Amino acid sequence: MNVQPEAIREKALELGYEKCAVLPLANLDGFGSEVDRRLDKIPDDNRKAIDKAVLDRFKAFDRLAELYPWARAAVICVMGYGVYRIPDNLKNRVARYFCVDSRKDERSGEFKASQAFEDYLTSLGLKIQTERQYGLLPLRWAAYKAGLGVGRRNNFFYTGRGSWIHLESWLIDRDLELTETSDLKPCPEECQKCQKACPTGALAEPYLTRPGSCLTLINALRPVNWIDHPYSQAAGDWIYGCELCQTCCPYNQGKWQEEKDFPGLEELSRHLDLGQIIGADYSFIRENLVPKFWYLTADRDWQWKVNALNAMKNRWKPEYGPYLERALNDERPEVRQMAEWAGRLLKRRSGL
Ligand code: B12
Ligand code: SF4
Ligand code: SF4
Repeated sequence: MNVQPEAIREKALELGYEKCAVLPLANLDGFGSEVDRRLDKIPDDNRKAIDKAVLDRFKAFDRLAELYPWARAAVICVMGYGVYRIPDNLKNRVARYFCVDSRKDERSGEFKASQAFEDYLTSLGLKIQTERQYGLLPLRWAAYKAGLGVGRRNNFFYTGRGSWIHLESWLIDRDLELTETSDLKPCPEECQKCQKACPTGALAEPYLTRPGSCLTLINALRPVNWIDHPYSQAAGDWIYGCELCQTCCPYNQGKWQEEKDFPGLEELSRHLDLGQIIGADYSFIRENLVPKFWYLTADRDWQWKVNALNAMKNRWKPEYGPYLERALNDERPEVRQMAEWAGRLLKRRSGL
């Protein structure tokens, strides 16, 4: 079948995507050296090993020709998600990207659009491949090369809707091309707001995020015991993800418009005050939180309580006292140990 890239883009826009491009895979060359350049700039400190492990894993994005020898181009789509109401008790605690994460949530309109788009690509007779969780290719690099917007110094990819956009791609087996040219302004020369906003120094310099120091990796993707952790205090109120390097950015101001409800979010939020998390049954966490906030897997169900205790400790209020007491008798040792440590720290702080 003769396939026109314009028809692919038209279908994507019809399904609600903000933008869509088709990029020959050869145009992605150079990502591996971008990663190496970043690794060279990272000093040899005690967090470099984690940075290297994460970046090495994603260097597989540079081996597309070897892993998918049949693939010729990538369809890259941009979906804006800055349209949902975020319940007050989740704001500045759970990153919005995760509140409205559509990557696995079959109830969400975005997931349905993604599935419908995939069906359309298949109906054109194309061989396709995608991976909805972490992607098969460097999505920001691809979107940048396709001219869909700009990469900013906080490392985020922006369109006219700011950085509140999710990127998706499908490898296809045809030599097609349809790109754009972005007319968005670059970051102002003197701006350093994102670097200054990062509480852990993970945004080490413009365009260089150290994954091992980024709160999203620390509080969600990997097990963390906050006891004596160098970023326990810096984690502030965050219990899942972080978005400070995005919210501070002038190009994101006014770009999030709370217009719609994300399926199930408001209802779930009624169980997610810090105290409720500490008192939650583990069956509740496994059945309701693990499927939605899936970086935090069932074998780490205790992490929710440990993160909530850390947030309480960072902004202590007397009404948290009973929850701390309760955590001291929690069935999971990780939670008991964290509660003991937080209690000792708080006592020391108050001079008792
Ligand atoms: C690994 C990963 C992470 C890791 C490491 C992040 C990192 N910065 O390297 C961790 C777990 C920390 C993470 C966290 C988050 N992530 Co993440 N993550 C990824 C993943 C799977 C791979 C990224 C990667 O390869 N990193 C290696 C670096 C070197 O590459 P890069 O980030 O793509 O950066 C390149 C471009 O920015 C490019 N570039 C583009 N334009 C320009 C312009 C100039 C001038 C220059 C010099 C460079 C440049 O240069 C870089 C090198 O090529 C992608 C999905 C994917 N398949 O791409 C999502 C992705 C990057 N993550 C995303 C999101 C939303 C997040 C979180 C915000 C979630 C949250 N709220 O907590 C956090 C934010 C943390 C942060 N500051 O980045 C979105 C970003 C969307 C956007 N608008 O940019 C992506 C694209 C997922 C998606 N499907 O949409 N993430
Ligand atoms: S998400 Fe938070 S911790 Fe990670 S780079 Fe941005 S501001 Fe820093
Ligand atoms: S805060 Fe400033 S430097 Fe950082 S991404 Fe936004 S405009 Fe660019």
